[in-house]
Amino acid sequence: MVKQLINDFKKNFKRNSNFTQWPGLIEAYKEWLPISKKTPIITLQEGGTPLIELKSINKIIDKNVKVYAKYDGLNPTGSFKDRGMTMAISKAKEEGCKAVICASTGNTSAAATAYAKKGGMKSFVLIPDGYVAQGKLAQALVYGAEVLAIKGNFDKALKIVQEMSSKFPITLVNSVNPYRLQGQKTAAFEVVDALGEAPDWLCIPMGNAGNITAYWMGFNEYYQHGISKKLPQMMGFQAEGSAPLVLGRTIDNPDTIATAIRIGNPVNKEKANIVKKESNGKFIAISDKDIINTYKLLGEEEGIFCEPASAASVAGLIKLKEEIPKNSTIVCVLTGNGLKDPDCAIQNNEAVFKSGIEPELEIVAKSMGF
Ligand code: AN7
Repeated sequence: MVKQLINDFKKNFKRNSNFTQWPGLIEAYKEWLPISKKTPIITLQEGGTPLIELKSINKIIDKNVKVYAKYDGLNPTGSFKDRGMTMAISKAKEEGCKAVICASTGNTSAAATAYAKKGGMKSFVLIPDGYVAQGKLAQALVYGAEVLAIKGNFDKALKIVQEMSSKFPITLVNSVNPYRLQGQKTAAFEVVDALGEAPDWLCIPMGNAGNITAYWMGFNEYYQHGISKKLPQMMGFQAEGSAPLVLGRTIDNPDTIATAIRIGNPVNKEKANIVKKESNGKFIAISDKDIINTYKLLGEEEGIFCEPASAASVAGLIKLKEEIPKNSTIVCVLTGNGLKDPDCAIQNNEAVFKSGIEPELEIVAKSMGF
């Protein structure tokens, strides 16, 4: 039975399939990546994440659409950043680098540090003081980062690390590092491998707009090799208080509950605008209220706990409901795991929580309404 399943899997999947356990995305897609025999592969077996149909969202849209979540919060450090880091850190190691640096709203710092430490390198991270979700900070600390919390936002931190890496022997692993996007493009390959074709729409949250750029690269490479017959329209979503790509200008003081995408001056803005144009896509701003409502809906209806920034992709799709073509296939990228931001979860839910209950059957039963 299992053998049969593995054989079917090997037959149906275009990626390198001489493996029975998911080997990590570099091994799975090595023909598509800029690595050589001498690249030391630093991996936590990232990638290979599930594509999950969101039946409650199909119902809300009600146009015979199939909506899927690409649940990248299931990566080893809980976000899509692992895809980029396995590549960036492997190449840094190949080049003899001893330390890496990044600015981060949280997820990049967790992923960079996990992979850097696995590769025997130091990891320095600059974060906006007070604006990184607790789970992400906990990860950076446990993986052994040197954390510098600065009195300023992500954009300021990025400027500093860019300068640091040009002056000192330290490799920058933010998404200006081209290997990051190479690793991240594999998510598009996985989507096409799983569906057998590219989706009609790809819905994705945007911060620095590295991920939307990487997906577009991946979809294009498969398309150019004839593996898919079409290209998706790329739908990028930002939080209303932090929407430089929607408004077409830098935001000096970005603000949103979705701290992952609290970015006012995206480094990949030119690339993102090209993606929008080439794919005939759209960039839309979503209110924090809509983000949180969708965050709760995904938890309560789908059993999927994602972080607020990730919920923006599904909230954005719902906002564009009237424009969705009938019978289409849509993929929403859920970029990060809900466990990253426990404070947001505890403050935003409709659950019943009664505390201080005496440990007696009758009292418990009564509290439950029996
Ligand atoms: C969950 O960790 O920028 O548009 O420093 O953590 O590629 O920037 C995080 C970004 C979406 C936006 N969803 O991706 C960082 C950081 C989650 C994220 C984004 C981020 P890009």
